[in-house]
Amino acid sequence: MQISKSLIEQYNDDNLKTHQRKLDFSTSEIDNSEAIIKQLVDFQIAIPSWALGTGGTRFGRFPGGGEPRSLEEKIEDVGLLHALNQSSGAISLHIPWDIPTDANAIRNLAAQHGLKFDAVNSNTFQDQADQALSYKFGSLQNVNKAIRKQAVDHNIEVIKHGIELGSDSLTVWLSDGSCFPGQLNFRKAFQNTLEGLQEIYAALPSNWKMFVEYKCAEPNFYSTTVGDWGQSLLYASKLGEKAYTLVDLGHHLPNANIEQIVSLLLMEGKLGGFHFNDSKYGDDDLTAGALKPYQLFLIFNELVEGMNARNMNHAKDLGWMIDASHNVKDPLEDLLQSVEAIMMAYAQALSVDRQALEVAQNENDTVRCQEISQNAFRTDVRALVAEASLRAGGALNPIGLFRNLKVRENLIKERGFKTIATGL
Ligand code: RM4
Ligand code: MN
Ligand code: MN
Repeated sequence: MQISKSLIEQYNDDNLKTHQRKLDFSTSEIDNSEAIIKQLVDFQIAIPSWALGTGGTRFGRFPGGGEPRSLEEKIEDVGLLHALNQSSGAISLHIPWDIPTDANAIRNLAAQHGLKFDAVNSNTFQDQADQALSYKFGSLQNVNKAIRKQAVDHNIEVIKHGIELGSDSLTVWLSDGSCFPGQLNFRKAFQNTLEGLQEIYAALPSNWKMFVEYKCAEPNFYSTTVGDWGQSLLYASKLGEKAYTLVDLGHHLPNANIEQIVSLLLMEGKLGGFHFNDSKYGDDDLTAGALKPYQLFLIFNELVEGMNARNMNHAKDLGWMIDASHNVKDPLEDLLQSVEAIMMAYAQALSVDRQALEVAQNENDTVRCQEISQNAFRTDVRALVAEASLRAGGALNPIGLFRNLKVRENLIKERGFKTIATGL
């Protein structure tokens, strides 16, 4: 299914009056609205190829129909999202869930939809049918050298796929760790992992980045070999300037102050990118901003402040990716909601009166500090996000149009009801 420009225009025309009213209010409240809208137009968030089908849990999976059956159809789905919001102009591939057998054809198809390839992801947390050795007891940390080599080779293979597609980063998430005390020599596990990462790092093209993603627990429940930002930063620092820490919002122990982590990683020049999602208990992978929109805002607040301090390009210098998927929503609607929540948090952070905040901080005026931050969070920026979409050629309300056009029903007609996408 393709969504034509004229359908989008028609929908926007029908809703323009109401939008204009809301926009007038927002721009009267926010001084730098025009600059914010321009920055929103430039901001793109990559869609994970593994989140286009229903997520499921270890207890079950309830597919909703019309799921993409191939990488081509996944690209088509991301193309639909991008046509609707003009903010999802990239796809992040997980290999071997999505192997681009004909890289040229895949590249062309993506280009037709206006999509780029964001970070490629390796997978050494599952055994594949044709795989010689098992990752049951870890991959890069494994006590068995041959298993470590297999994991290194896989990552190098992923880099090769990425090069063919025009990607310029590799995300390494390892499930390595241990489930029981005494199972693992922590130091040796770290050393083995570091050595493996070094070999992978050596295979990176000069313009590439390597993102070392951490996660506090799951599937290992006693220790994780890249368990927190400290460990990730240790690896990234030892590896070199092309290695960075990747922050996945759902990968922290409860109540961790993620915004502070982000601020310090940025200060050190070691923040590489993000996996956005939301969670209540652990790596719940829920829609970004669904539970803790204020936290998302506070994170963006540090991002904007820290990126400005380092003269960074907001849109290009960090990897912005979603990593969310679950059991109950239409995956495409869910992704549209995540993108919108991220754009809103970014817009709110851009609207913070930084000068006033600095003055209040220097005067230890805690009340004023809170007023300034919460004022930005509480001001409705939805019309600014809608205006950015409109100006870029997207829909004023992407989910509204998705439903109007009966996109899911059309996909079910095209692909059938019993289709299953590879991924989580
Ligand atoms: C992990 C982690 C990785 C993702 C896998 C599927 O928890 O978030 O980024 O690739 O899940
Ligand atoms: Mn992740
Ligand atoms: Mn995760």
